[in-house]
Amino acid sequence: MRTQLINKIELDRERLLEDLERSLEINFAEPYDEFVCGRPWKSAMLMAPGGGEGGVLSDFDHSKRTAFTADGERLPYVQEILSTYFNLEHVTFVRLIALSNSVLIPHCDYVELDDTSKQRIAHRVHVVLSTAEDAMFNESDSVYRMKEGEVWFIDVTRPHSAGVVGDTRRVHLLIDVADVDDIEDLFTFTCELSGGIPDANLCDRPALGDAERDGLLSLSSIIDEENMMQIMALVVKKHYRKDGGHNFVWNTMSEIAARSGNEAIVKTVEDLYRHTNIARSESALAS
Ligand code: YCP
Ligand code: CO
Repeated sequence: MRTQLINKIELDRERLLEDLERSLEINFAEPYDEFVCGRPWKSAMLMAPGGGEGGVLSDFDHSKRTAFTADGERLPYVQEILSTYFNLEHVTFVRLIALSNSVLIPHCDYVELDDTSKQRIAHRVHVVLSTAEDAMFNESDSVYRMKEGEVWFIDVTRPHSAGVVGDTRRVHLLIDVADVDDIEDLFTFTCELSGGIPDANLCDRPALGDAERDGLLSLSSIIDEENMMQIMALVVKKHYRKDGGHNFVWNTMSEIAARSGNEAIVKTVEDLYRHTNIARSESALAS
């Protein structure tokens, strides 16, 4: 399913704030740290097959019915949102994701498999619980915001990243749902599919100036294995605020690496690109 707005749901702010407060007590997993430039991408499993805890989707016994985990049970209003707006029989996983002061490397994701039926976990849905101006997403060359209460499909097989360039604690529900013949069956509300990223959600980014581009490329004179992820963070953050053109992040990182004249850095950047983009989309195609 391509990335698009599905609809907007009504959130009870007071009850939501209580759950967001409770969520601070959850012991979040911090997976995928090789994608993260900044503070960790925090994930807590709220629903999973058998109601078990755990971080990685493939760890679960898919023959078991999806149920709330102990962390899910701690958030009564989030449970109510899920059972009010989703047909839970089609839901495989629900995770609560918190991000702050951090950007992810633009990457493609595996579409992970359901072990028993060998069917793809067909669709990934985001529900925005808490966000602000400094929280953005990127897909291909676009940068956009999902707003509070919005429900989206995200196409994780396309290059994408998420970023919170300030202190906001951005909290989303990330919901994996099985394939169904009629996507309306996934929800209790009517889908008003936007067909793509709506203009109202796209971020207006001024063109990157020449001086800024030169400044970024001149990081070639200091890049080394130890600061490479910090340089990546600068480039990704710039991408969220300025339009640097097609494939800006990876083109810029490759150019910085090439200008450094350091073969080890060139290889590290290439390997990182391969690991986060090529290997992942090939494996999704193979599966
Ligand atoms: C995502 N993909 O795009 C996740 C975040 C890295 C893998 C962590 O939501
Ligand atoms: Co991803």
